[in-house]
Amino acid sequence: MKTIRILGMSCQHCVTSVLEALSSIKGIHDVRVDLEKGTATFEHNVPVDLEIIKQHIEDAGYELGQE
Ligand SMILES: [Cu+2]
Repeated sequence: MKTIRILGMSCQHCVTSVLEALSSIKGIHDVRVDLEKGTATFEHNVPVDLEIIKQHIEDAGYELGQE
């Protein structure tokens, strides 16, 4: 399981957007987003490129924070 920090989420709509953005990445599954902590966790069955995650997060309108 991997945990990443997401910046810019403020409501349930944001949670859904981030959830969909991460879930659309090949190899990532079981995504959970914690609005209060500003984090997302997921399982991955192949190594996942953090740059790809960053791109998807940014395309959804949020930022990948420092771990
Ligand atoms: Cu929102």
